[in-house]
Amino acid sequence: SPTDLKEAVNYVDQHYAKPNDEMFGIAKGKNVIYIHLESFQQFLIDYQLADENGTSHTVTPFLNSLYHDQSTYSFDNFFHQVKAGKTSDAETLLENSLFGLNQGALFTQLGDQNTFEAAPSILQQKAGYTSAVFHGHSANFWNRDVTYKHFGYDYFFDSTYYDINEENSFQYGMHDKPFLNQSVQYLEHLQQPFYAKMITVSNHYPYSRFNNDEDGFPVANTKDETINGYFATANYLDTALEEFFSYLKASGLYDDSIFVLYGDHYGISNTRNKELAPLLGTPSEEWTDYDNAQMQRVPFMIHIPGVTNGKIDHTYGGQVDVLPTLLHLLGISSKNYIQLGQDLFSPEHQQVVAFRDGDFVTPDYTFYSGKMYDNQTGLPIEEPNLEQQRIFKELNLAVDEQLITSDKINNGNLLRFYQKSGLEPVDPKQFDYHNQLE
Ligand code: GP9
Ligand code: MN
Repeated sequence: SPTDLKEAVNYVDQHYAKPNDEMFGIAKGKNVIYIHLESFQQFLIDYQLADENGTSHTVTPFLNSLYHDQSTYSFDNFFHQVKAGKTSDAETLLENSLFGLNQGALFTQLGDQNTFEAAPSILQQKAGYTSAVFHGHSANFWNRDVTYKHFGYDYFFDSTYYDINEENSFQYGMHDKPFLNQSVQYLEHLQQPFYAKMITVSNHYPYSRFNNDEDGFPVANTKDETINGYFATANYLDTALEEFFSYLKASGLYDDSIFVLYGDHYGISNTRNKELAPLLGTPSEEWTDYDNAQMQRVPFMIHIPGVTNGKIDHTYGGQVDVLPTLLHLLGISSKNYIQLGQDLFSPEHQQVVAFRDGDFVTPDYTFYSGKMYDNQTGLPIEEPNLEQQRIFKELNLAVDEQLITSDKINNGNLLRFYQKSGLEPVDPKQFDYHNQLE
């Protein structure tokens, strides 16, 4: 009801984090190219896998070079915040600065009916952007074809736009090299400035070998085939991205664009982490839930050609923070939108990262699976002192409030009552994603 909306508006007003003056508008008018790194965890960055002879192999040389580049703002304390909706939850978070649902996926449950004020609609109406998603898979997976229309996406290049066959695809779609290669022709023809999202898939469970491309890259030597293949498929994604960047440089698009790279969620589940532990330098028997929580870090990098003061930023944040961060870089105020995250560059950014089930991480503490840990020792705090009790209570409240507000907005479809943004509601019927050439 409109009363619930008032509470949400109050929450947003109280948590608004003003832009950082030095960052506001630095990418104004640039194309935005999102690169979705499927199942990609932060530990892969700068990781070296030893083969059976003990020789080290860098898993993601290209992503590492971007990560350390003077034109990239990289984050090393950035966490995914998805639950059962996996990829689609990450999309919900990044496009709306709202969480996915606590059960199931927002895309499949509410994607066809809710009013959204998503990035494509904001950017179109406030800055004249064209928007497009690229993904070499069936349009209806995760109900994307329906939900994207409600988000205001102008175009959705699904598998029907690609030369896709048994050799160059698997159960989750087309492999990243042909996918990115064939995407460039469409990208080049989009009206600029554009907001585009490339959704990769090769680095998806079960991380099996699929062609000769990564033959040279070793598999890990654990008892778990899923872990063993993960490094080689990540390496394949890395090479695919390097190629993609060279196409964009050759086409001239590179200089007029900014690149936002993000991992959508973990690739190796907690049940497998003890097996993975020795590869990360921890004996299996010493691995704890504290470590599981730290493994929820995923990459987040903003690469802006021409910038020279890039760095590795240690701010704690999550996927919900991405949209206000991006809007401010593009010189668009986020003040009048119902967004639950905070600009990562803002001096007012609060470093409390909520996981979708109510667990959370801050620079000092980790709350995971019912236990509070001290980040300095990685040990559980069995008997918190009074000050810690106060802090934990406060953190719990903050996290619950953010999640409950998100659920109220989504489940109550509250944005349909919201006027203050001045946005025209999206008319999903105006979009037709069918490939006319088919
Ligand atoms: C499929 C791909 C995978 O189209 O986006 O989604 P996930 O299984 O990771 O949610
Ligand atoms: Mn995914």
